[in-house]
Amino acid sequence: MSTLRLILGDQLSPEISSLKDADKSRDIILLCEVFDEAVYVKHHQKKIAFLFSAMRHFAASLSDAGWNVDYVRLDQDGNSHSFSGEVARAVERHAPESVIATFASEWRVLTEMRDWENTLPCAVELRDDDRFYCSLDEFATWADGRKQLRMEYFYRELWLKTGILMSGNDPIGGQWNYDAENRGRAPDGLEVPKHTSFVPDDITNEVLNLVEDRFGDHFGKLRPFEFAVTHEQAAYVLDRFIAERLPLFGTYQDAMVEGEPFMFHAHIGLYLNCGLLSPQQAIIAAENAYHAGAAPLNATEGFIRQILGWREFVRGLYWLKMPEYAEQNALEAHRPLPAFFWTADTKMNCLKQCVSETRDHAYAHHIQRLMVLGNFALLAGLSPKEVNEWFMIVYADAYEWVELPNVSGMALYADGGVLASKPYASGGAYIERMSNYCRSCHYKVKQKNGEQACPFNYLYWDFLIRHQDRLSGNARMGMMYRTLAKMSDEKRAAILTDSQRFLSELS
Ligand code: DLZ
Ligand code: SF4
Repeated sequence: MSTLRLILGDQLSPEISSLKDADKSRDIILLCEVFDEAVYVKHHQKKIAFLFSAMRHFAASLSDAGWNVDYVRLDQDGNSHSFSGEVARAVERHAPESVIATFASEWRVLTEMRDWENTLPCAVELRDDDRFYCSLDEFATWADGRKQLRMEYFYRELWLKTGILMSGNDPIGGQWNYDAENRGRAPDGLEVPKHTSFVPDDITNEVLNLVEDRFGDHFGKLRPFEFAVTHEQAAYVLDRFIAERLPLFGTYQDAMVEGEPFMFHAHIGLYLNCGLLSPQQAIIAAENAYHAGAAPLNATEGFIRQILGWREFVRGLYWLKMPEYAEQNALEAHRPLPAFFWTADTKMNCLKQCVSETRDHAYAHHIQRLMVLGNFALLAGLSPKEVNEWFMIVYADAYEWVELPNVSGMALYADGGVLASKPYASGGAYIERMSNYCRSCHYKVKQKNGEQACPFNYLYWDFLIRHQDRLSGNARMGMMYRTLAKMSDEKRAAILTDSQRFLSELS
């Protein structure tokens, strides 16, 4: 008897646990395109096209390798458009002895999967997703009994366990991080390597037409579509990154330049998160470049820590805290998302640039997400539900396990400090220091109050005043609250007036 092996859209790894011990002569591999997944939030058009094309290419490579693949297309007759429906239909078609699947990466889907044991007429086996360095049990053990969960301590244990960038029990170079070297502002005229792009093949063109036809009303620009859609192409993107961008990745990792969406970033999150690249591939490539003298330590360490650190940490935290984590709103923020998050129609140039690039590429880099878009959402008190939904929709790399902790925990402080030791709030000075956005902005970044002042400046103080009860006791906020305490009544009044005017116009 056969086994039906399910592969979800973010499980496109040949080494996925659901395929271990599979038998080419008997087993069937199921992949399905379903409306449920494309519209439970209305994903960016490029994100849907990317995943459908990557799924179709992966299915074709499995068939070429001799596997029996059952691929359900979106427009196939009888498609029930849900995972549960498609697994049930496939069980009817093939009458397998059992269904084997790897744990879904999102709570929503895992909950659905857990039901299959009761609803399907055959055995169901769910396996751990072992594409991470830290298992969920290991993370839970690490977190147990700790008052605060901090990435700084977590990743050291991972590095000790793997020996990556380590010399015995110490990090190579003697320091655990080189962040102080990684805050460079991009000088005018800095040359950024050309972004690696691919011309769509027949499979991708067919998917692009499908997405245009069925999801043309979703946010985002579908064409030009230049993403990698196969393992080979994704490996090529990684190679180009290591050769061309990694050396300056660290120095400019926080810098933002108008018209340069990718800067020195790898732009591989979307490939890592769906399985076209493995974390090991990326880490080993960077470590080898360092040992070959082709990349400095500050860049290599910063890059590897994003993967063998932050990525593992947020995944562990997500599974530790769900489902309650999705409901958190510690700062009681309820303002609806302003329309410009969709249209980019705002006089605030930093936001205009970040939303436009997001619309065009389904991508923005971490500081654009955290310190421009996220910072604005935090200061303006936007509803975490709406902000999370926006981030889930617009970024091609977004799955709830990685999006939710980054947005609710890191950007919005909606978890009340589980993930971050203080809110990442800042005024316009930070954006001015790290970008060239302010030069062509309607607002004046140096001006603190009045119609022409940069809204980040007064919203920052308004935020601190609004949340004084909750935040003034936080040691890391002490200096800001001491400054606030010395502020004149006139200045405070001006901050409140400006903020009220701005926020009322926003809604
Ligand atoms: C994001 C996405 C989209 C748009 N479409 C599909 C799909 O049609 N079929 C599929 O298997 N996966 C899709 N995905 C990715 C899933 O949402 C993702 O694998 C799960 O949410 C993980 O729990
Ligand atoms: Fe953004 Fe303020 Fe700079 Fe304008 S002045 S780009 S709103 S930080």
